Amino acid sequence: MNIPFNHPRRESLLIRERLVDGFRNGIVAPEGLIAHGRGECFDYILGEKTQEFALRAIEAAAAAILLANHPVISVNGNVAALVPEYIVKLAEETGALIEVNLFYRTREREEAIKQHLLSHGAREVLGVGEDASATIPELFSERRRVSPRGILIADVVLVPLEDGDRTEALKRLGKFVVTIDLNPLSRTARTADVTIIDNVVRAMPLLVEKVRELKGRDRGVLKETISRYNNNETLQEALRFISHRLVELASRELRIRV
Ligand code: PTJ
Repeated sequence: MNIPFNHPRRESLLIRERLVDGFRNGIVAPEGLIAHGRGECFDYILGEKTQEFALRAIEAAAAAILLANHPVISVNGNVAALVPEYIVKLAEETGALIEVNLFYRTREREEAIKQHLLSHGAREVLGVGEDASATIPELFSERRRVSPRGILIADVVLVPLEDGDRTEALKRLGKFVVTIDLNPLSRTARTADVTIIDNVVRAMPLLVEKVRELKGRDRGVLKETISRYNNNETLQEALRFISHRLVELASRELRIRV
């Protein structure tokens, strides 16, 4: 679709187009388009900018991934369509493995996502077909199927745009969970150890940048970064930010005069 360069919502419309293309190419589930709409709504309220509380979470996330013995990046349809190049970059910088893990799992979509990631430079993509031969206990969605070389043995898992049940299951298995979710009230946001409340399209490049910056640091310094971090404060700050922003907007002239 041709979106005029001067369209005030151009960036947002381009992101939508990436998802629609992903849907047409068999990467994104139809439900993924709806999930994106929910995210867009929060992004609008957050001012479509990475806020301070997200930057702090990105720093803690980078430290946790760098300290991990076996980090895994869990990829679903939306994430693969929106930020494939940054998934690959993050894996390269940290040695994290990439695993496809779908809520609406189909063999075709798994394969399409794998091919998409390989075409963006991924060396290996786990969790596809027979490779997803292990199961996460107590989880009934198709997301219970995981790779025995990936999520099953991971100590730190990055799960952007995740389903709440699965985040809980990963926590019960003792994993350190990092998520990216625009909704500070989602169950995933509230269950994860580190919640980056930001759009995945802004958060992933910043996470890659932060990992590069922290890479050479002493392990003690990275551990200190994580122990200083408090996810409950992040969630509270995000909600305070939203409420202040709405109150402030409500005191302004809102009508657009043309
Ligand atoms: O590809 P599949 O089959 O694994 O399915 C993927 C979806 C996203 C459809 C599935 O995981 C799902 O239904 O997710 P939920 O439960 O709707 O949760 C998605 C969360 O991500 C919601 O809290 C949204 O607000 C949030 N979200 C949506 N788009 C973005 C986002 N967060 C960050 N960046 C986005 N672009």
